[in-house]
Amino acid sequence: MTAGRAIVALLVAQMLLLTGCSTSGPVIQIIDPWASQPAGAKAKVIAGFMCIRNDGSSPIRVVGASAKAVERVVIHEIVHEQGIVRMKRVEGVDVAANSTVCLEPEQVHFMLIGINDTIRDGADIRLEIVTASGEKLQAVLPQRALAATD
Ligand SMILES: [Cu+2]
Repeated sequence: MTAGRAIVALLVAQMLLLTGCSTSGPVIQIIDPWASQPAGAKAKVIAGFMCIRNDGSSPIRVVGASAKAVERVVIHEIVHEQGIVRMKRVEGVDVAANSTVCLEPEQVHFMLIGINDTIRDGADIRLEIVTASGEKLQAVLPQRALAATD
């Protein structure tokens, strides 16, 4: 009897814990991650793209990423200056509460620098994305050809 009550109490406590932290699934979701294919056998960089959805009630800031198959990852934006298009490093990507920000070609993107042969052979890239609060998000990026721009 006593043991039975203890088990019931434990189950209730576990249920409260579960509902307490999973009311609406994961708060931050990485949607449709992918990477550009290396441009030739000597390419050293590729770009990573995805949408970052924040279902939480506070803003988040993505500040970086890493992957075993690359030396380092930085965040770039595309700037147009006096008719010249170039990439410029940015320190982070802000995702407001209840919103989605997409990293996509010709926009903000992850630059994966110093790619290894597994990537040149076409392997998916396992990326660990880090937020300003130290949260780590895992994403698997298959390689896709960049759409031709006209
Ligand atoms: Cu770039």
